[in-house]
Amino acid sequence: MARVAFIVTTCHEFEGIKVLSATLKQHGHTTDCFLSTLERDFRRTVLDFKPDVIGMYATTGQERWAHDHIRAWKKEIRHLKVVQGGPHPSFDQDILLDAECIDATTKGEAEYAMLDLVNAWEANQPIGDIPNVAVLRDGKPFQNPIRRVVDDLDSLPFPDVDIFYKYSFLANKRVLQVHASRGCQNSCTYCSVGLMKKEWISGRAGEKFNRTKSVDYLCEEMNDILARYPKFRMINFGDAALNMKRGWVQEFADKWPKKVGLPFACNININYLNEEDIIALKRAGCVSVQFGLESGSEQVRLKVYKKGYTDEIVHDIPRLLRKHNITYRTNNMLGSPAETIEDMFKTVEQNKEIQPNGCTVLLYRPFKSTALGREDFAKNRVDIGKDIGPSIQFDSQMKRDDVDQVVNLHKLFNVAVYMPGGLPLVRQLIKLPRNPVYNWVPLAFLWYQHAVVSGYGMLDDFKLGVLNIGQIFGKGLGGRHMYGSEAERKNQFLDTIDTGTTGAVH
Ligand code: B12
Ligand code: SF4
Repeated sequence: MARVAFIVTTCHEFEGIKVLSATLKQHGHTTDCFLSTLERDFRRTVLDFKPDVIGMYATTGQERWAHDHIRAWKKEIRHLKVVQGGPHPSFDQDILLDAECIDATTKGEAEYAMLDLVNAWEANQPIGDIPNVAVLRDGKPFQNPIRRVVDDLDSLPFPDVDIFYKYSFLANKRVLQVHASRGCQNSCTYCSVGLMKKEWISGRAGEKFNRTKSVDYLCEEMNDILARYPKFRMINFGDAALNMKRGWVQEFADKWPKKVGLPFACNININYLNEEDIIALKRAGCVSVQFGLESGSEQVRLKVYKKGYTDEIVHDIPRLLRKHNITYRTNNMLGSPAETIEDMFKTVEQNKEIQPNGCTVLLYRPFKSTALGREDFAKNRVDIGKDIGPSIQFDSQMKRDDVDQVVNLHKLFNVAVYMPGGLPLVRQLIKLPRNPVYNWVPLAFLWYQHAVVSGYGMLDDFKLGVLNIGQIFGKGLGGRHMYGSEAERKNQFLDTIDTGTTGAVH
């Protein structure tokens, strides 16, 4: 049977990789996962595993981080094959043109695509017709149609957490990362989910993109993990929203406290949340929730981002959460072409009004896998030559005259929201040239808020921040994100932020 090594550069436990690994193991293959940030000699460790296949996950900006390693591995292991999956190659297969590194990509959910691929490579059979897989044909990327998604998430094996928790750093955290569903009720225009709903399903009758695990399956999955890794004290659900399916939260509230009983944090979709759900979440053990506010301008939120919720909802839900003693954090996004600086200050003001326990603030990035991003590229609004690194934490790629003010506001956002007198001060400070001092401000807030609000603990959160700092700052503060041959020569200091919650996208 084949030996498959997953490689990851962000210090995080990836749900997709856990399920792919479990599926491969279920069919007799040997798998492991290697985190570049947690290995002393990453290249050697992967080589020592003697992989036949390397699998890598990539969001846009991360598709080339391992190229130099791959070249070195391929010199040593002649038959080595490399497959890339995840959001980036699902929407853009040009990475296949780097044919000396990447042999195939997959589109969409890939449990059975990857299994077919590994089986075919092992048996020396052609891979060109495997559904979901893309390969080079006549020198051009060719994407095969995709198969039906796995309708019943309970039919999948439990995610293989062992490949991540072999790292004591991840196993000894207080917070266990878990997913209860796939999909999302919304189709926000700045997020890939809208296009995933169209392109990640085959369109066969009855197929659904939004699916949940049954509550019983989820509780069993938890207890299976907790029996082996008993140190976790809290759960963080990484799903787009835990309240995805009507009625699910109520059943969850009945069963979770008895069967698992750990407190948890989760993302919620405030459009579909009522007081009854909030009471059920509380009863289940929810201590903290997170939701996407994104813009304080209702016009931008509704008309451009298509988030679907009004100012009224933005005010009502926090009031109810406070009433039922659940802390809440907002996710905010600055700098899309739809917003003026004044709109961005409305986001500051709305946060001041609803007083979240923490604000995550990200810079808008135009992904080609989003409706808004595609429009930006088509309308030439993107500074394509500008290298902003893999993250959405450091710089903006948008062509706009006030881009420095936008980036400064991103850094000082929390000062404007939380410091008495901060707002007028920040209005002045953003006019100054960009400078490294500002860069540290969001990190300090992020550290405090994640650690305290998400229950991570200051030390765990600090360690995660240090491991992932490179991609946050790109070239700022001396941190670097380097891919390809440059990375070979210089010190790599990689990774995208993951300080414990999934605040990145909603
Ligand atoms: C939870 C989450 C996070 C978590 C966990 C990271 C992760 N990527 O899993 C955290 C908070 C760390 C995070 C961080 C970031 N995220 Co995020 N995140 C998500 C979210 C909400 C769910 C992902 C998930 O677990 N889904 C469930 C699992 C089962 O599905 P999956 O991961 O897609 O895996 C399946 C397939 O992709 C494929 N697959 C996955 N891995 C592999 C590997 C191989 C070898 C193969 C063949 C196939 C394959 O098979 C899997 C099983 O079916 C998605 C939105 C979404 N609905 O997808 C955004 C999303 C993936 N994130 C996004 C972004 C932008 C980021 C950040 C860059 C933000 C930042 N901080 O700067 C970072 C990047 C970190 C990273 N290295 O991925 C974007 C990516 C857009 C793009 N086109 O690249 C998404 C799509 C949301 C959006 N805004 O559009 N994120
Ligand atoms: S941003 Fe969040 S709420 Fe909007 S579509 Fe994406 S995952 Fe769903």
